[in-house]
Amino acid sequence: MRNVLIIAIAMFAAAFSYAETSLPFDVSEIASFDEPWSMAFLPDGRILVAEKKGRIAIVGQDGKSFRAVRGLPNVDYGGQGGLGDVVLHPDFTSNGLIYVSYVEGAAGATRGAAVARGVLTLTERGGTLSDVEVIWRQYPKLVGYGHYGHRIVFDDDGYLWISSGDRQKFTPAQDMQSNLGKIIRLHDDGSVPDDNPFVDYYSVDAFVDDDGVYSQIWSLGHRNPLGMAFDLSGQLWVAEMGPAGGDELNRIIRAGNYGYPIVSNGEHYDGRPIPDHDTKPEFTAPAAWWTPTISPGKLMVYSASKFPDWHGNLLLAGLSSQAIIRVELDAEKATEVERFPMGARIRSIVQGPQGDLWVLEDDSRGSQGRLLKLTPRAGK
Ligand SMILES: [Ca+2]
Repeated sequence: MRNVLIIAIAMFAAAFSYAETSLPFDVSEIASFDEPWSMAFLPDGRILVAEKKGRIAIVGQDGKSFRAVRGLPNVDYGGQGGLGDVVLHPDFTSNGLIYVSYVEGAAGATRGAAVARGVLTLTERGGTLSDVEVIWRQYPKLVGYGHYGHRIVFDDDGYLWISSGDRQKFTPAQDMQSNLGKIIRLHDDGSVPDDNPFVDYYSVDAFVDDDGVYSQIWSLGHRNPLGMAFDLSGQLWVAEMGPAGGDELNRIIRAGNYGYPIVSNGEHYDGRPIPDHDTKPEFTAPAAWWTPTISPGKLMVYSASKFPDWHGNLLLAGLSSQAIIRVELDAEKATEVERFPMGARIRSIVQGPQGDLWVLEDDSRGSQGRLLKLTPRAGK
């Protein structure tokens, strides 16, 4: 039975051909990676590709000349965790700083996501990260291997945004003594901006360091936010995995509470219901949601002209949906308008320097961890 299943999967995989689809883009296979999670373009046009087991590769757009970045922090690899995001500082050209998110182990088999930054020096042989400092940590550290979130984004004003998942523990998302299940806003050195919404928050239970983690928090009630991007008007959007059903695209407002785990348009995996968003209007409802789930990973905003009809749209990397999902924005509304089947779990999608799209497959459950380049198909 198992062999039959494997053969069936292999046949399905072999049957998928980009050329035979009606996709509006051509797909070029550039390279393959071992559990790739994220990527970032360097000013010289090469690409940093972060692999979950703890490696960052530097690869040319032709897929050749693999080099490695040395000096990365040790990552606690397992389950959904390991090395996560890699992002360049907005002033990378002058300061050389890159930021990485990853899982950090701690005492008693606990763990949590952290964000570190360091100076990347590029050499003929690759790159070296130096002056590495951890600037943010999930609190508290917990047992388990899931829902780290840990997407990193800079906004146009240079603030650093981090998505922090609920670690599959539900209640931390509503707990102001924890920075789990939250969207975090910081200065680029990890310090807290004076105008964050909860800097003056006070609780008799406050005990974390001096000021508490609540001062880091911009919004709360999130589950596993893997996608985060600013649209062309500067509005922040976050895509997050729902439980059984109810994947969400959220328009992020200052001090917003997005309701998890009190409300969700999905239900618990064990079948217990979770009240839907419309039962508790005090929580901010998603701008768009999906049942059945799409499993949103990376979220990006398309700002180039190579795909002119997509200018200003959101593009979502779909894991279980094995698709790229195009979402149009209209003020506070977000609407899925198109879904491109990719025949593989899609982990990441970014815009390249020439306005093409670069995609990473997830390296699991039949997907191969390939780096793909999408260019407009002639005649489309
Ligand atoms: Ca529900």
